[in-house]
Amino acid sequence: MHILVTGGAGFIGSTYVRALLSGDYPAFAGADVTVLDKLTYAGNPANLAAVAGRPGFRLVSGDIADAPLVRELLVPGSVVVNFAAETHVDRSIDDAGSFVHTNVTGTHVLLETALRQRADRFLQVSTDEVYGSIPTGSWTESSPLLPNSPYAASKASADLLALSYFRTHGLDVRITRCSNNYGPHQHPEKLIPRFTTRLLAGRTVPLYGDGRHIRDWLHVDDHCRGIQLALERGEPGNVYHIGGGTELSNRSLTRELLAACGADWSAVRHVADRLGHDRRYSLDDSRLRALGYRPRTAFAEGLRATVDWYRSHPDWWATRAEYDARYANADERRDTPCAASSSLEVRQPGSVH
Ligand code: NAD
Ligand code: TDX
Repeated sequence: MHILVTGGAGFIGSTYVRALLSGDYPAFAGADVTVLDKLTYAGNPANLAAVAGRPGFRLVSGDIADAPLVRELLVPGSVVVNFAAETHVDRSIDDAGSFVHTNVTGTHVLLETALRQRADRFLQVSTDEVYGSIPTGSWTESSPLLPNSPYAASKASADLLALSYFRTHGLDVRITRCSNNYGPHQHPEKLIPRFTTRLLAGRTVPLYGDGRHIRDWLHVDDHCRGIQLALERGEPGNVYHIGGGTELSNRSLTRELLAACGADWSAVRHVADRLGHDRRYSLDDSRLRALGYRPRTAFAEGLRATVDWYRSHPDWWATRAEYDARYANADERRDTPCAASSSLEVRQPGSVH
């Protein structure tokens, strides 16, 4: 068995690869695993250091939109798990070009190659943001796609392309749509690591708008278990929701983070709201629960362990926090252009590590 994991050096993809190569998913035991990752500012080979020497594992630096490279790596019969994406909503508001390139064109290249190479299965990792915002109740998998941000629109586009390859060509495509992930190894541009790393450094945290926006928090380990379940027991052409079961306003979450980091509300700065800011996301995940999915990580425990991880890994986030200084001081957000790249070296497509 060969598994091509795209975006496997990022937050969720690397968590999936570490679990896979640590034997957490017995159905895939002994599989060869290729990670294809462009190593953008969000990709970090250190996330895969724990499994770098495992037999059958390799990390290839390159772009999912590079068709010849994808054809070389996606050997006939592969299972494809596509995590690769531009993922930060604020960045997509500043410049959506890379989101269209990776999330739409890149996914198309993967799908087309998967079809030609007769891939065994293709799992597209998607998001609750494709549905827009919901004031009460929860979305089912057949709710209409009404994305608001350019990021969400690019993910919705990818989902529609993926489903079209199932409906038109019969490619075995499955889609998972999850809620907000948290856990170790998440880039400090996202709320929980951003607030945690800033508070640990004695800095203030920028709360967008009135802070009453609601997100459902899902531990990354539970998300990866849900993806694996959809791969093993899901049906071709189906969409599966993966929820965390912990809905919190950003204000409430901020209070938890202040307490975990030994700070108080005086560290909170109320800053301009995100443009088009979705008020609430909520997924009905009963379809995957019927296959046996249950989130296992209690939020209080998961959050405590996550804060501890950031506390004990300053080297991991210090370099990533350069991003924060350059780009995302939220009260200056409106005046500060988005940094398109980071200080991380991006190796030439096709170099194998
Ligand atoms: P991330 O930003 O941490 O990682 C993305 C990875 O993709 C990085 O390693 C990056 O280098 C790589 N990448 C970007 N462009 C690429 C390209 N053109 N070719 C190859 N690799 C490329 O993101 P994440 O949080 O790990 O998200 C993974 C997936 O899960 C994404 O598809 C995202 O839309 C989805 N998702 C994330 C969340 C969340 O809360 N983080 C929630 C719902 C869905
Ligand atoms: O500094 C901040 N201050 C703030 O108030 C940041 C970074 C965020 N926020 C708010 C905006 C959101 O309401 O916190 C909430 C969470 O923001 P993000 O961490 O940027 O996540 P979100 O926009 O909800 O999107 C995330 O979940 C769905 C991921 O980034 C997406 O990739 C995923 O698809």
